[in-house]
Amino acid sequence: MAVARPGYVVAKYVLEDQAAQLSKRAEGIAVGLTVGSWTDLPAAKQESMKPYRGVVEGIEVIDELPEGRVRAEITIGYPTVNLTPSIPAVLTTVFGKLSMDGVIRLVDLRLPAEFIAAFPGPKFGVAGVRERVRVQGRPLVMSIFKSCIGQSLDELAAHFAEQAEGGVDLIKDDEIFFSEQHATPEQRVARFRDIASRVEQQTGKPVLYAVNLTGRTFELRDRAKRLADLGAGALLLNVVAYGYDVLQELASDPDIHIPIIAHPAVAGALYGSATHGISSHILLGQFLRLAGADIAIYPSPYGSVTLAAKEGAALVESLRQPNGLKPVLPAPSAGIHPGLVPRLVRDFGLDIIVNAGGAIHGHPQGATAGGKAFVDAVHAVATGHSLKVAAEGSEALRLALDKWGYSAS
Ligand code: 1AE
Repeated sequence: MAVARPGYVVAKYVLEDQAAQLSKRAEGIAVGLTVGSWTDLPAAKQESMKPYRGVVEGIEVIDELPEGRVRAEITIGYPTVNLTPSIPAVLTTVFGKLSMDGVIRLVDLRLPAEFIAAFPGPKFGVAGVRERVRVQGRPLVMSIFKSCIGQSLDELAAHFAEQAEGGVDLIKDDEIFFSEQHATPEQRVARFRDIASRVEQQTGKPVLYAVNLTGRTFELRDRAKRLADLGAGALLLNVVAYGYDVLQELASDPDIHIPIIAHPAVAGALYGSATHGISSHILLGQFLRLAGADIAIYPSPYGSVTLAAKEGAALVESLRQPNGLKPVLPAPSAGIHPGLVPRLVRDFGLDIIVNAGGAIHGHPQGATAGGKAFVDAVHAVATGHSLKVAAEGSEALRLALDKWGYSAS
């Protein structure tokens, strides 16, 4: 995560305005989002307000547009003394009402080390999650429950068993699973815990169930503790829909003793435009890490819901770069199939989670073979073997490659 000079959160924006207005616009942002008015203040008051005043750190024209307009990068420093270490405070200060001020996008954010240190960060991080699943030296494999809604607890349990028997490391609820009509999260955790234990006895390896943490916001903390105590392996949280501060509350609670997986649902509404909103590496990288996600799901550059390769790389960089907080495990997702594993490892390394739903459940031999195909693929890639060679010894992998194809690296 980019680190700023002490005492200032530094935000960079790309905006469009009249060339002649740029300096005034930048000053207006620096002052408007901190001390409010400035020129109207008497000199003595200006002096006493100085520690709270935003500062313009840079103005750079990047494009000339018609009619005297330009596209420019403007960089503003906001004193951390104005803030508390929480995402709502940072977001509202650096891009609160400013987000509604015409063509403007928040593209970079730097926080000083002492401010970063005041956030909880991930409780488990990469090493802690690896310890829990007892897997080193290869990507983890996470299976996504598909068809949860409208299923009885018995049907869900059968789906869970089918996925677990494929040897995957984690099984997560679909993020849209809110309904408690047939089974509450507590009932699911209790039931799946027993299946996970049986599978662990057979395979010698744990499989974690990541339950979707749902319900009214003020009930989530108690529910998270209850689910963790009942034996949930991890919590899945729709962080953008619930709010980053909910994640931070959960991550900083010592009684919630299981990892938290952040789902990116709704984030596209904030990062999707080229001219408005907030860059994805801030939303799904920096903020998730500060607030304490252990695993960050995000759209991979080559699946069905994509994020540009450069943005994906910046996102992963912000989950990992040394900043005093534990690193977060990236889970590049959406349309992932076993044939993409070599590319995932080439682009993001071994410390990732290969996360898939459609390519597990859509395997010609069913979800158990679907999981096995992924596990065989990650083993092959981690030990330097090609998928083609690995498929000679794995029918599950061969059938998956026949169906979805593969990339050599
Ligand atoms: C980026 C989110 C991906 C996701 O939530 C999801 O369910 C993916 O499923 P598949 O693997 O594309 O079927």
